[in-house]
Amino acid sequence: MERCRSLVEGAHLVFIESDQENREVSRLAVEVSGQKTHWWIGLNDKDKENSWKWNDTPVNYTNWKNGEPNGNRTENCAEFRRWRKGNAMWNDWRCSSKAHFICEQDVKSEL
Ligand SMILES: [Ca+2]
Ligand SMILES: [Ca+2]
Repeated sequence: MERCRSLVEGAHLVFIESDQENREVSRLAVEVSGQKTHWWIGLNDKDKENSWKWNDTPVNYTNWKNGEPNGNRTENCAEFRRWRKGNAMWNDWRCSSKAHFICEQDVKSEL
């Protein structure tokens, strides 16, 4: 989270809130940094085990890989990874692991 903010004011690790967004982010991530890579997304259950949140926003859409999340208290951050061809899926992982960051910046609209 802090990492994104230090790069761009107002940016945060990406929130993925629909299948369409998952596909789009997956496509972009692979295009930029290749297939066999881990990417952090803005999802974690640090505060309460198995209570996954995008910062403070409760999760509606999820795209966990089969069997995930499985890390209990040892894995509290969500990574985005492409196991084989197809769109990337999610895995809970140790927050101290090394991975790329996918940042997102909200665009302000003036109504
Ligand atoms: Ca956990
Ligand atoms: Ca896991």
